[in-house]
Amino acid sequence: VGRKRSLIEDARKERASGSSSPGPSRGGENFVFEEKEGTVTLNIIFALSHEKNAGFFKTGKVFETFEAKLLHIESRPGRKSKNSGCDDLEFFMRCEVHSSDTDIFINSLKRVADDVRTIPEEKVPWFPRKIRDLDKCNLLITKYDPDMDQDHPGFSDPEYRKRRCFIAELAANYRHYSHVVMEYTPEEVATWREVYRTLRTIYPDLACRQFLGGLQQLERECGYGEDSIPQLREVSAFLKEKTGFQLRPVAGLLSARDFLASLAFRVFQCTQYIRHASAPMHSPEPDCCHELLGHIPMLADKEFAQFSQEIGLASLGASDEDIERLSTLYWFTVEFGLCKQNGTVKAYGAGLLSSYGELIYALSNEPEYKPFNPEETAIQPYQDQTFQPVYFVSESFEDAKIKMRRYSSSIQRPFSVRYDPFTCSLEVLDQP
Ligand code: HBI
Ligand code: NLE
Ligand code: FE
Repeated sequence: VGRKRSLIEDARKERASGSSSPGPSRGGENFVFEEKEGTVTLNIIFALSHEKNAGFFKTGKVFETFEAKLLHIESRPGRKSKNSGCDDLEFFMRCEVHSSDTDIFINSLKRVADDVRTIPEEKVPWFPRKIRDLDKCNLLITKYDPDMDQDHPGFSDPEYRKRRCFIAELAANYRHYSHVVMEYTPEEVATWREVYRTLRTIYPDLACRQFLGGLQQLERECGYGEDSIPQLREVSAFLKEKTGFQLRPVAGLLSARDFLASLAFRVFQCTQYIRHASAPMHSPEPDCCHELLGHIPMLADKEFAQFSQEIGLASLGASDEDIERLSTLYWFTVEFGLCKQNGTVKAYGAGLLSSYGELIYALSNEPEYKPFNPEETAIQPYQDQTFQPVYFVSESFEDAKIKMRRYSSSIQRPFSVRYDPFTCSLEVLDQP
């Protein structure tokens, strides 16, 4: 327990201290400011034409007069220089002034500089920029933890808890590109076998076409079968060739923000432990059966991989409220989605495809079905204890993707992102 708590605290501390790189940046500096009593922090941009360059020192006088505390300064070629060829400069200054001086300070600057404007404070949460930054996306949620949750089927099983701790350690120590081979015990393999065998018999009737195709390939090319639990290293290499997705091990349930951010890089965070032997047909938390059987076959499909990455890209730097809505959408699509195929309803959600109990239930006539519509789906309350009372049905993947794109583009962010697949990095552009 102690170790897991400290993992959580480490992640929080690292975020809080400036040691990780900041949010959307201009020339590497961040835009997140703290307000202190009696003073305000201003982001000021002004231009000085070539002839007025001496004016820079006049602006310095203004800063001096108002006892403005300079926090940051940078320069770049001004807007006009791009069009007219004249070499004016634009300055970006961040400074602290007495709040009561704000207006007169800005007006004084306007007298000695051109095009003076302030940029509003933006509080943008940190997000990863490079695939390696995912080493910092490790904030764990303690829900369903067998050490802390008395209702967890493994809570009173010290052996199981010890095993989970060991596997959690391995995941916590993972750094980009260093999969370890897990050695599973005969009991763990027996649980896998039972899950695999029972699910395999009902997939042909209940799973969508893309899933069945992916699973067949995994059985042919990646050693999938009931006799052994596939290794993340092999599965990751397989996926990389199919859709560019790769896997990284994770110690348990991640925060929605960190989980979704990884998807932006086509990285899927995978748990490696297995559900408790006493409850093979349903587990409220993810485990290797859920990842390997539920998610992986779907992630081998190009269109679905694209859909998943786009949810991830939409989540970067989003507000907490938008993260909540996006993770609800993720929940009712990637985890528990149904879709129409040849006139019948099939499952494509991983939470269904890894739970014998819920897969049968979801495709019976007991639960309620609603058409997938992001605006409505995003605010549908859900729970993760037991089976869902309602499922959302998409017309097709194509349709879900188009609707999801429209929804994502309605999310307000002061910047836009583009993923560069060659460098596995994000390009972040200030919104004009
Ligand atoms: N963490 N490891 C892990 N696996 C998940 O599937 C997962 C998660 N954290 C959050 C989460 N899923 C859900 O909130 C999604 O809706 C984002
Ligand atoms: N209920 C799923 C299962 O039993 O495999 C796991 C869901 C994880 C979100
Ligand atoms: Fe999942």
